[in-house]
Amino acid sequence: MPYSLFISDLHLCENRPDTTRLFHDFVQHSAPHAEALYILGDLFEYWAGDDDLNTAFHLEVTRALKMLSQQGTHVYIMHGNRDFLMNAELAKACNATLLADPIMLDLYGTPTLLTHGDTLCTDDTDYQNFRRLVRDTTWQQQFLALPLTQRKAEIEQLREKSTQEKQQKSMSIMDVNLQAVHELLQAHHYPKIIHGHTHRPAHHLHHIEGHTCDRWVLGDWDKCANALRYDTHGIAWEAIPVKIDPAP
Ligand code: LP5
Ligand code: MN
Repeated sequence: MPYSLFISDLHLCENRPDTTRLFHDFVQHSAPHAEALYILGDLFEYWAGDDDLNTAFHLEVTRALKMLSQQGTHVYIMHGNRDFLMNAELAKACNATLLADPIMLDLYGTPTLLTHGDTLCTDDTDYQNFRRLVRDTTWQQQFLALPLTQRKAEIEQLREKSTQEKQQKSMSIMDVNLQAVHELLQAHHYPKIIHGHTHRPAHHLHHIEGHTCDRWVLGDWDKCANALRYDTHGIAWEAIPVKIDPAP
């Protein structure tokens, strides 16, 4: 039976070798059985611009996705709050399609809304103000005109600031705002919704004006792989076999 897989928030980077191994294992052994793989944001810890494609680490990631795509699994990539500077060259290197956020799709006969999820965290006003700034096209053009090393240095500073600020924010501020979820579901005529970002994997049911909407939240990949499977029967957590390295 044909099915699609959904993942998000891998935060791949050189200093996360365990997650990187999980990713390559998943792409080589699990994902090829799916007809499509949807990556709903934050594939990378951060993305400084498509001119950073040619590091050994990034080449390994993009080649793995390209090979998956060439074997017949469509690869779709959505921007996250950390890698929204991914652009056409990154997509080409992965032989992937970049998805708008949010996007409504008909999946296995069911209207389904896909989003990274950060726009739903409307109580986090500092983040939403920051987001508005960095999603502005003119701001991005100016930022991308800086030398790559300078961009990376600025991002490192921002990461530190974000980590500090998150320690001061309550868990509820950093979760989705229910009214924002309901408004989004209403605006799209009560679809199912899949998102990531909050790192709180769950299946929620929202009862809105006589409709019941499923909201599936993907988890991060800090400790183990996390994916959803979607087929004509609906959505379910995918069991991903963990490859145990043979004892030395
Ligand atoms: O990612 P996560 O889960 O740790 O935290 C997010 C929010 N933080 C961010 C920042 C990213 O993690 C940093 C990496 C992004 C790289 C982007 C590259 C291009 C931009 C480069 C700009 C130099 O998204 C965090 C949320 C949290 O999710 C939960 O939702 O709370 O938000 C913050 O912590 C943001 C702060 O509240 C506001 C930061 C203000 C920074 C002010 C400096 C302005 C400088 C702007 C650019 C020059
Ligand atoms: Mn995110």
